[in-house]
Amino acid sequence: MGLPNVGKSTLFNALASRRLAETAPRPFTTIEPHEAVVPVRDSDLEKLAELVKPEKTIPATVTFIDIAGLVAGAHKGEGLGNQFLAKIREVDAIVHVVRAFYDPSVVSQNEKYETGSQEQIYDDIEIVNIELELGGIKDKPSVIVLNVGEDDINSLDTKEKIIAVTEKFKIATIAISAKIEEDLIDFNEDERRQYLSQAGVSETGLEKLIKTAYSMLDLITFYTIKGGKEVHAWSLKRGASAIEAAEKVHTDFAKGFIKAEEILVHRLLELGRQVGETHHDIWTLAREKGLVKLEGRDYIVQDGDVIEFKVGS
Ligand SMILES: Nc1nc2c(ncn2[C@@H]2O[C@H](COP(=O)(O)OP(=O)(O)O)[C@@H](O)[C@H]2O)c(=O)[nH]1
Ligand SMILES: [Mg+2]
Repeated sequence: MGLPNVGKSTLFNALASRRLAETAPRPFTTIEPHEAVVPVRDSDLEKLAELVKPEKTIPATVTFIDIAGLVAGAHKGEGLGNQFLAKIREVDAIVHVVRAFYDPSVVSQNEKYETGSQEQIYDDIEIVNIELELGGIKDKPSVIVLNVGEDDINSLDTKEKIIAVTEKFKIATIAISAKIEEDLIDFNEDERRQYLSQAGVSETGLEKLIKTAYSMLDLITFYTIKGGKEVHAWSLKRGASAIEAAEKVHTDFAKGFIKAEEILVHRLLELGRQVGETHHDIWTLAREKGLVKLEGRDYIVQDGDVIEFKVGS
């Protein structure tokens, strides 16, 4: 969310890797909120899949929603205000997109300050914060995304803005170029890697954003391998128990829960490295070696657990 014409839909499109939402150089092009279920890149999941060689690999996901721009007075119903605030109440976390790029061809909502200046950025954030507060939305995990110009993604100016905004608003802040992310959609894996090394960054802005969203929600990841057929990463609230994890995988699993067999993904990968190509069933091997632990329903799931649920009917 954020003010109109800051690049929300452009960023959202990049996230969705398809042009679901309309973008246009006019405010209020987004009437209906759009949802995108976005896979979370996970190198442990990739390694686990290489080891287990399942028919199918399914990553954890974060669902992003593109919401129409907010204007001052939204809490009184200005613009699409009420609809906007109602939608925000439902989400687990807020990605607040702020305009930090200069482009005279894109109408700015802020007439008081020069577009892309520190003052404009502060002012925009404050306008939105006031509306959220008056709309009764408090204490939601949030991240501020400064949508900076293409040439500014690694600049000193951007680094300083990130620090200033983080300190002023006490909210995690990252910089992204929505335009670059939009261009990256059409890149294949090789081109993407080449871009990253040229730009001198280890991950795209989107990856950074997805990861930030994930950690903001205080989620951990556990894995199931379904007898070697399907390697699946799941997100879970930190501190959740085995029975809650079972419920995520299948409601019937929670009902018929007997026990959970569990091993950390790193231990399983390590075992895989030790035995090389000679094993057929890594799970059975890990179990035979006594590396798989038996846990009850109240076991607190650890980040990186690979779990096999034992259920009765
Ligand atoms: N130059 C430039 N234009 C952008 C950038 N991000 C978005 N725009 C343009 O700004 C306009 C509004 O973008 P949009 O994503 O629809 O904004 P929204 O109202 O926040 O959803 C579109 O014409 C975009 O192409 C950017 O990083 N740089
Ligand atoms: Mg939009």
